[in-house]
Amino acid sequence: MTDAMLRRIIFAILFACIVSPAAVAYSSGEGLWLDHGGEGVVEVKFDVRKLTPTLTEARNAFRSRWTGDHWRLNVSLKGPKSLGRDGFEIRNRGEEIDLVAHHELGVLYGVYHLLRLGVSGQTIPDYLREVPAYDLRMLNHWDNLDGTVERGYAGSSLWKWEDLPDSVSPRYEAYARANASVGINGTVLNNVNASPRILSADYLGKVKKLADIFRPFGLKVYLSVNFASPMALDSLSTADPLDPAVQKWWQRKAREIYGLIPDFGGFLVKANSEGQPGPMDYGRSHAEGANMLAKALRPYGGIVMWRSFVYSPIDADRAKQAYMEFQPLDGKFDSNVIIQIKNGPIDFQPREPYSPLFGAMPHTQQMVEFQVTQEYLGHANHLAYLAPMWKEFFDYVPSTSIKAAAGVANIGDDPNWTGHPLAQANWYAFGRLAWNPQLTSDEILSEWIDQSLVSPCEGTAEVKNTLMGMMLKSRETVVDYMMPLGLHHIFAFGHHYGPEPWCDVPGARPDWLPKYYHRADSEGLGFDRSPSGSDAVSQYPEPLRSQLADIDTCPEEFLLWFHHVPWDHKMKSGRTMWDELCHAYERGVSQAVRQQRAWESARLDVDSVLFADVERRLMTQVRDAQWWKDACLLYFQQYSLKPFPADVTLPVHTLEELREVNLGITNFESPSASLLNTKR
Ligand code: GCV
Repeated sequence: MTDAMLRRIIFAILFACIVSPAAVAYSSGEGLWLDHGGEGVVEVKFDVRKLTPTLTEARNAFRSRWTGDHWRLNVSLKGPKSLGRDGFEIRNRGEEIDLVAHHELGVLYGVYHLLRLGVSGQTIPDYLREVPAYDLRMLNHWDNLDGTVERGYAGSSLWKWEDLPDSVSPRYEAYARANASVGINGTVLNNVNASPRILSADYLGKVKKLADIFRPFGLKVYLSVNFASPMALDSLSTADPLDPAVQKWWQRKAREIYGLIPDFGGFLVKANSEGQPGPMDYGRSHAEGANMLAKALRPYGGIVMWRSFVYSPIDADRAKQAYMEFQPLDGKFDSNVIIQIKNGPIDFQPREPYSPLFGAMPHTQQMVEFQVTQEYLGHANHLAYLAPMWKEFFDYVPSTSIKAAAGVANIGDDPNWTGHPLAQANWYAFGRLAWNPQLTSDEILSEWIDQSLVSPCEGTAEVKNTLMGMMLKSRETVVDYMMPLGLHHIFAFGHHYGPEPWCDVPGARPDWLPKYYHRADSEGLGFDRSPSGSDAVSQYPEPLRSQLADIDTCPEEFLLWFHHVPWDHKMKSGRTMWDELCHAYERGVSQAVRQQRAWESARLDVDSVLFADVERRLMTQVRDAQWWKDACLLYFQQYSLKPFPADVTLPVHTLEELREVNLGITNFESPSASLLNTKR
């Protein structure tokens, strides 16, 4: 018997044990999707003289986690240039696997790809090749320097600024590893509502420490910057981008940053939006502002991601404003500027059509910004698996037409990282889709469940299928009980958690108030963006423009986004719009209840702490879904003056009761636990 045969037999015995039921017990979420270990008998052979930190990480990850039935991995860096920095090739040679890359990062990504296949028991194909769709796959943290996280629902910021750089949390490395394992290679550490202090020498020292920890994992650090930083930090009298003293200030700052962090990624900028300073304060354009920063970063290879999330006063329809302010600037941005555009034209609603700015600036680089944190999808209390939402974006916007993808992180210092344990799937899915937008929501979810929730052993297939069904439908469920048929932004003011379609806040911007969006009256419901209304449809290319413009051809999921629809309008189902609306809310509540049953079926297969945590959150979700349904239907009924259809259950609350409280943010860690209703 040869050595190889002997190894194989030993391995087969070990492997049989590993895949036996309950052999892999996942934790309650601390370990994310990397909670599984292998048997450690595999060899990793490199064709290099010296192992770099990245290659060492790749070797250790493979050795400690490989669960497949090959006993050796041969790693080569002699792969073709066409693999780029991140790509890799894998060849299955029976007992051994060859992993070939052109760069060490390709090796790291290749190892994590193999580990994914191994854990879910998938066959390693004879040959596979992976090159990511985008060079930049970024997380955006909206973390403030005081440790709070804007729209964060998973505890405080992961970054312990007070302790850095002297004391370093082990979670920094775990965070970088998790990102590398799904291909995320950039992180913007701080909120786009940026404190100028992040660019002070003190903070840059802390940022350097994080960058050093992240480097072996291929995770580059970027910062959000405040456009008025030269004034705030060094008392310049202006931040005018055409002022030579301002330009010099940024050039000096760039030199200082790159002196500390040679591979620093660049800046993210929110300018002239929601009170943030910007070039328009000096009569300059976005392009003039962005290019000034881009010139300071260019000598070092840095980039500027300039956000298009603006509220231009040039049109009364908020959905048109970003396009109107940015489209005329096409071709005016430097080559190291990318315009970062939210997926939809308004603001991360449960369902939005894509932003028409995509594709409308052919001479400008563009990237998409998704929101992983659930600002508008029930925070960390509601289950909403978001891959289907992001896939919807790619159904309209060809993935090849953009340069990069960013996701607003849902990560905090909670032990399970994301608050809702199942929201880890959204961090995972964002990374996987930014690597390959062609992957399906099912494929990604299947991988995630195998690696973090239910170990793929004999007997767990049925429960996995139930959980898949529950999670795949979950985003549509939220849409149904919050804002079906294209309704949008009818959230309670400020915290964006519960419903408040009646909301009036004296002095508030009209376009922050629900009535601006739903426009309910005795005639009907919805925002007329057809040519007879705001004509926002004209920003979309043909033939989509005509399709959206016509009430009879507009997809029903966007009907109330683009049209003010009569209550009696006949829907495809044959029902009136009012009846259809009632049915959608009803469906949302029923599905939220069904989620509880589906979860119950997993009681014995998932970690008990995690089980109880999700169970409580699903209970809150049902309560909230009912609240949403009652609030919206009772409120709109005042305008429709129509009865509820016979097969829709009647509201359990009264409108007075619902108006009396503002369904607020539920904090699971607080003793008052399940519901906190705050009086206005
Ligand atoms: C970071 C929305 C959110 C804000 C956020 C803003 C943005 O308005 O409610 O919290 O600010 O978007 O994306 O800049």
